[in-house]
Amino acid sequence: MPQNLKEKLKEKIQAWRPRTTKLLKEFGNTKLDEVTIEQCIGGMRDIKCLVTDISYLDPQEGIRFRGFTIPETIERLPKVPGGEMPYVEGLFYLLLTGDVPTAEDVNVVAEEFRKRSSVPKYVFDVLRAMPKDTHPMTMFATAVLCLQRESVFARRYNEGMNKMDYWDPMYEDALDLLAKLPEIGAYVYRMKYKNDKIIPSDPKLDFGGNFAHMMGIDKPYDDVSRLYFILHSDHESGNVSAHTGHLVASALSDLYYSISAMLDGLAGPLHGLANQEVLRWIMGVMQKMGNKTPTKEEMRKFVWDTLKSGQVIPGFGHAVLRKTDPRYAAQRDFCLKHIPDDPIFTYVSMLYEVVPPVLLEQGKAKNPWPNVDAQSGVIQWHYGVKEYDFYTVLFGIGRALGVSANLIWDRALGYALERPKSLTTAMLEEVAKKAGAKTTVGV
Ligand code: CMX
Repeated sequence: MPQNLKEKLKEKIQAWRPRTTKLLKEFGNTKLDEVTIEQCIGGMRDIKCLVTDISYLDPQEGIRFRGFTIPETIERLPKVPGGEMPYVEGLFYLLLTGDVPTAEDVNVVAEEFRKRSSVPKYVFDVLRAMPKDTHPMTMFATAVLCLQRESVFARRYNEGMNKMDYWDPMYEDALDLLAKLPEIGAYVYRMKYKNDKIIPSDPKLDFGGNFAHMMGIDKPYDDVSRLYFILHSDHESGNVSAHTGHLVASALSDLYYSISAMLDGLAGPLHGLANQEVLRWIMGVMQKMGNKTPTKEEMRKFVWDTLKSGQVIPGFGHAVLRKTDPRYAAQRDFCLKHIPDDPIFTYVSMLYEVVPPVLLEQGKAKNPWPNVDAQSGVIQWHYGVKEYDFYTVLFGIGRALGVSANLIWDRALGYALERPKSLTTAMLEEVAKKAGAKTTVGV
């Protein structure tokens, strides 16, 4: 008989808590880092001030989920029969517990999702009341926020709850919400772009398979969805979406508020919206070329024109990574295997050759290599999802898995209200003056 997921998590939490308590009590004053003026003004790059055990991002190697690289994660998680990709449910089990699930463990998560998956009608009513040209991310985040009235955490907090129990209703909210996201996402898509022809959920299917079914797209789109949700799930805690979710939850806002806010952060063009921007940029190039494939020299010119007009090349660069993103590589492998002759994939492959040398020549970007967003739209486009405004919703469903797992652990380990300290420009100038005086004396 497989263990109940919440019971298993409870054991893990109880075993982990003394480690955090000991670090705080005995080593609380130990220094981890120093902060420079550049870090203070320049977006806090590389300041080590967040804790998560769910994933770790190495600048050279890329992401590891609970210690596993992407290829290792895909290899070890139980696969959906007849498909190449693992169950998304298994990935969530791994993120949450740190253990690789058995097929039975995956079934336990699938059953949890199944019994919580029904979306209340009022959510769809709110979506329908929004103007049709509302961005899909606005609709998606609104639907999540609407569901806040269901929050078990908010209800139990109002009843009076011991701090040590906070993780339990966060767990309930997380499973309740995650179970509904595929249906909400597919509903937004079909309502907006497929003449409002909604396809009902099929509870017999797994998370990714049911999403593909509700999108109305045949195989292998089920595997595409599983791959997509797994790759986008977590990228440690400092990225805008994860950090926003963590920050909002640190005020003891419940999981619905936090995930809705995390989606708002994801909707920025320097973050998750870059996947729509990549396709928009490529379509612009195709239009200018009259659908003729450009030569490398012509593509180089398009890239330079974009840079000279003061815009970024979407899908390239990263705040932490300094090599090609392994999430890009995993999707590229999928394309090479399944859609090698797709015309947009030809463009994306050409960009892989052309953009990095141009960015290096320009000399600004610290990382000239492609990130996850450079490769993801082409797969969606190939399988018929040509409405690229929708792509960030897919990223959002995936990211919610990782952020939810983090939020449960945040509450379990009692992570504090987040509240860094601001300085004024005059204070920075004073620090700079003193540092300058020291340097001058040294000379
Ligand atoms: N095209 C043009 N210029 C770029 C660039 C790109 N792809 N990547 C970085 N630069 C520029 C920056 O804009 C910055 O210019 P300024 O000095 O004029 O401000 C300079 O190079 C240094 O930036 P950096 O330290 O290398 O990168 P940051 O950590 O500041 O920013 C990121 C990281 C992702 C915002 C940036 O690389 C970028 O804008 N990329 C394009 C958008 C994108 O693909 N975002 C998705 C990232 C992945 C994700 O979160 O989903």
